Amino acid sequence: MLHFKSVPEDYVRQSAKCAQVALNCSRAAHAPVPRNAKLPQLAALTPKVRAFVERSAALCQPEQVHICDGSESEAAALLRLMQQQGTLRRLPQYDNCYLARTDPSDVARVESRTFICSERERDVVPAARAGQKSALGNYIAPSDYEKAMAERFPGCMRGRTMYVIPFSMGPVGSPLSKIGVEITDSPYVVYSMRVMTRIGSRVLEVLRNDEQFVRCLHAVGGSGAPAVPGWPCDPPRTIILHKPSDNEIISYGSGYGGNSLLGKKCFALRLGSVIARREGWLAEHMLIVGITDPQGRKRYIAAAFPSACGKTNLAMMTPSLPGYKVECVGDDIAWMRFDKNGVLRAINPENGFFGVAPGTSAATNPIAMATVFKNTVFTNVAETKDGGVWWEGMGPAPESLTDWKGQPWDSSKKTPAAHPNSRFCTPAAQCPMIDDAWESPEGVPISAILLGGRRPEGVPLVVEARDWAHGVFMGAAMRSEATAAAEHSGKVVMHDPFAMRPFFGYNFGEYLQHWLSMPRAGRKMPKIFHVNWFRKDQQGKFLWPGFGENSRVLDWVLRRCDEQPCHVETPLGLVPAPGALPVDGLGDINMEELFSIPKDFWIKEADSVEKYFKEEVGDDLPKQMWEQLEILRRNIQQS
Ligand code: TSX
Ligand code: MN
Repeated sequence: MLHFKSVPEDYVRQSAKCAQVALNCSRAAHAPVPRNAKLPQLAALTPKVRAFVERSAALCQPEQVHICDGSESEAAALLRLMQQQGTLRRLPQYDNCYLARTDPSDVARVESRTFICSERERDVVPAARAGQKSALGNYIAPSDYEKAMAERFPGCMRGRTMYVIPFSMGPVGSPLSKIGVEITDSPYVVYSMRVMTRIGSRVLEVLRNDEQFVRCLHAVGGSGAPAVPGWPCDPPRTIILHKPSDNEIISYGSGYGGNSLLGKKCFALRLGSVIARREGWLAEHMLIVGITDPQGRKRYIAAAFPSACGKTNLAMMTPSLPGYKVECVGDDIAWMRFDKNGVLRAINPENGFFGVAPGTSAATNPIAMATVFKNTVFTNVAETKDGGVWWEGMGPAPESLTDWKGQPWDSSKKTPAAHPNSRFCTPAAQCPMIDDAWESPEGVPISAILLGGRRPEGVPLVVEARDWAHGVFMGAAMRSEATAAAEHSGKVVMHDPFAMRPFFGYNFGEYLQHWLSMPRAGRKMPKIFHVNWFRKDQQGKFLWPGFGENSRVLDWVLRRCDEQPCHVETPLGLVPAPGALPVDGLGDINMEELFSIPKDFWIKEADSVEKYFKEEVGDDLPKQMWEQLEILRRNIQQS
């Protein structure tokens, strides 16, 4: 364990100057701290990491610096410290499980305070939104970026420990993986990063050959005693900044999930999407599963769903169809690139699941339930009197619960016991159906891409895209009933293209162009499908049983990947031919309604997509997308 106290005075003296400049600054404004005999641990770092650490320490002025080695003893020390500080409570019901209760105003990602920085606004948001608020990401100018930093970071870690976390997104050493270094003053973040990514000395070793890494700086902020003991934060001044041109992420004021575990949404998706375009691959908000059919053939699919569609449930699905087996590679993010044989290969850049707890049960996701009761940090769930956890949707509420705010709860209370965005943070390796190849450095071959949404009306159970451009259009036109995790509430059907709306690192129009550029000679393009498990009948009843029965849809998808002629054409694309979707044993399924394509609905849907394209993308929308919209309109009109 590398741990050292007493930051040299140089740090303090340099801090004022450092406040003026971004962390990547190689200008001479602040000479590096002289090699100091008191800090031999810094010598273990590569020069660029060392420079990043020195600049960050000079800026934030922590009392001490700790370089994380990723060891078990380090993890144990962090857990002890957090229990002392009141950040975590041990959950004696389970093996090595803990509960964190956050400040009630720090419970979710804050999209309105999440920005992408570039010289040109157009790099970040489409032309149609110039100078206005965009639904597809927020732009910040470099001067405002530096100002935001200078207003928050100088001295923000005074009296605190600054942790340095070298981490790998993806298996350590895989050619598809990328390295980051997160500096944080939150031991909760260090421990969570240890679960969600691969951290420690072995990552620093990789950097010795190739010094490229993403700089991530995180501080919880706040001054004085925190409102919630053990959960310092600064909600009014929270900000999450990304500067793709400098491979840099800066986050201040929040300890929560996507705001603070910078490898996940910030790196793997926002910066990742920029790096991916630059390097010719795809960084997507997709789960990855392996499916073995009754013939023993194994294929992999990647699937993009907006929140509240049960993505983690699908990633861990127990198929109802006999002879099928589903195995999990990842539940949230896929990094995909075509290999030299033209096969699209995917890795899960993550190492754990940061899943929404409410709704997870033995009925909806028994595999998750078999995963999360060891080595897990729960955040904002309810606690039982005997040191277990509970959340809405887990089953009957036990007596004498403590709610997520630490208050006594009973079912007569109108507030939920667990926060709707409460989470488990659990190692992927202990998932009983984790795929054998989940850490394969070359990635798994992708046969099909699924897109989906929560669509109570009008959208069939499954539709296959006619070709790649049509599939990209399906992704661009994705919509879903809104979520609890984001800052929107109520049941509105929101546009969420590729389930990436909060995660684009660059102009969405260019993102679509990048997708459109994927087909090349010699590449075997996966088929693209749109699925909707959530269609309802006139009475508001779900038309499809979902969950394990979704394996019936996957069966058809895989047969289509084999080019079996089990489809018919519709105005929307290809759907199962009559009898081709196996529904035996399901009882009454109203296939007619499940696959109906109401003309008036689709005329309005096309109008809504057009409005969205015009208002949010404008001139940056690739012309193929307008062509696809026209094809849709023509098909609907002729139906
Ligand atoms: O996760 C879900 N999936 C995907 C599973 C692999 N959920 C839960 C979504 C909340 C996050 C679903 N809910 C799914 C689904 O396929 N489908 C539904 C809708 C539904 C809910 C309850 C029933 C049926 C459908 N119950 C009965 O049919 C008895
Ligand atoms: Mn996600």
